[in-house]
Amino acid sequence: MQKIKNYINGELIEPAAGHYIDNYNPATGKVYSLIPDSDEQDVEKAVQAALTAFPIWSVTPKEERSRIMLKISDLIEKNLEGLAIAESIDNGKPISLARTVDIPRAASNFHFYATAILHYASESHAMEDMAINYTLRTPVGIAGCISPWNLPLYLFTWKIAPAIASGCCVVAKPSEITPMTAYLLSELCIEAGLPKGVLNIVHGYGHKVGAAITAHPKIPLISFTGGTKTGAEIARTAAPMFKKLSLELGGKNPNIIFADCDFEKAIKTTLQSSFANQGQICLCGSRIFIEKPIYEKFKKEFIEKVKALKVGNPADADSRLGAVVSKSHMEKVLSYIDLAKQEGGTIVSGGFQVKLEGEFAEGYYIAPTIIEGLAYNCRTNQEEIFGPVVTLTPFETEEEVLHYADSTQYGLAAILWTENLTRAHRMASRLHAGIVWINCWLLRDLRTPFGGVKSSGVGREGGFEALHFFTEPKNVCIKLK
Ligand code: TXE
Repeated sequence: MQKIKNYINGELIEPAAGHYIDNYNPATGKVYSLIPDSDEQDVEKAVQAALTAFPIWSVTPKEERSRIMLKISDLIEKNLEGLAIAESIDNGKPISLARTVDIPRAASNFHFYATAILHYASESHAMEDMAINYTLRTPVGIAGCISPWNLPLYLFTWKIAPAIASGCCVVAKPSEITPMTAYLLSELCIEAGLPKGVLNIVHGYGHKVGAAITAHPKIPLISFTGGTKTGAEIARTAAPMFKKLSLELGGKNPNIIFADCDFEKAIKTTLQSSFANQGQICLCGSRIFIEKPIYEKFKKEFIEKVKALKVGNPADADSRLGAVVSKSHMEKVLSYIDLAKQEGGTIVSGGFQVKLEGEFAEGYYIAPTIIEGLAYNCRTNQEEIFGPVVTLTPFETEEEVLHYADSTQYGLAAILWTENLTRAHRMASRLHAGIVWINCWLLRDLRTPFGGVKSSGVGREGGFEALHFFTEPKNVCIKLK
């Protein structure tokens, strides 16, 4: 069986204690590879490698850093098909999604930051003819990057690329549930000639490897994407050590559909924003609010289209939903469907585990599920389910829907469907969210600030925001007279 290895000091090595964790294929429910069950010893080795590399990497000309990163980006593109297959097997997502979204975006992350760093400049503040201030920005040091399982290589590289472009060296941990493409990336980094120690990847559990990274005194900065509870735990450890923190956490995003929307576009995109990646994207719009005049029409057509979505083997080109990521996650999602029933909801589509045939009989499949008849403030409508489950709720006024939309502890993204320009701007400015998509969803320009408010996180990724995060500003003031 294939054994994944840690990538430390430029080499692929076994975990110090020699222990491994089973890695499951969610499509079949079978173990298909082994992941290092690393511990503090491995994190320590990675930190030492990063500390040794840092004095050189941090002063390596940005053109040279850029050149190596462009090579990594090219190699990801060159290996797109193999990486897409690996991502689909490891995560359960449809191959079509891995091929068109996950892997191309991973290549773009490297490409984007390889070129962004060349244009990154700093501020200067003149005090008339008395003095000039200028801001130096130097890499912070060793960055700890911890990423989740839903968009494995996409989110892993979204952290690593700006970190190494900035001149930081990295100790990174991908999710233990989806480690494969991070492992394949380490092979590509070696091929691209990334100097040893610049990027170190330590595989293993969050409570061991993740916690050791978070608590390590030589790691002054943590970039994390994952669950809100884990984010709070990381913040508790990091705060007394005054570490820089970027936390991208959960979401429970509203998808608000006004009667004056472009109906066809709203339905088509809502299928995506509800069920892409089996609903396991923190940006999915899981609470659909529909203005009363079109509620019944929307519901009818939406149900028809959702029932036609094929749940199947992720490797089949026509599967629109694959498997959810793990058995325990499937059980969690199904338990929310039960909760919705207890809370008085009516399941109008799906609501059950899908049993496939043959080798897929033990896979983790859930039918895309639509629930209506729930109060906006019940648990089903307040807690992050992170699966193929959406609720439908009618509304009458803007005030009312704003109240519903902002009622959760989260504030990551919001989606709006209306052809009324002034309403669109008015609502966008009033919604309490880090990102608002109007008449679209997941349309991403990598230059824009990305992140949430409230329990959805702290800080912003994307564009120069990320380069700010991985560098420390120092103001220098020169008196002129
Ligand atoms: O995330 P975790 P899980 C949400 C979603 C999901 C829930 C839990 O609701 O059901 O979070 O998912 C590492 N110190 N999202 O359990 O545990 C862990 O190993 C340091 C939303 O997978 O937060 C992994 O690498 N690190 C989200 C990473 O943290 C720790 C995407 C994320 O895992 C750690 C995924 C610790 N104590 C889940 N414990 C989004 N916003 O996109 C775990 N980790």
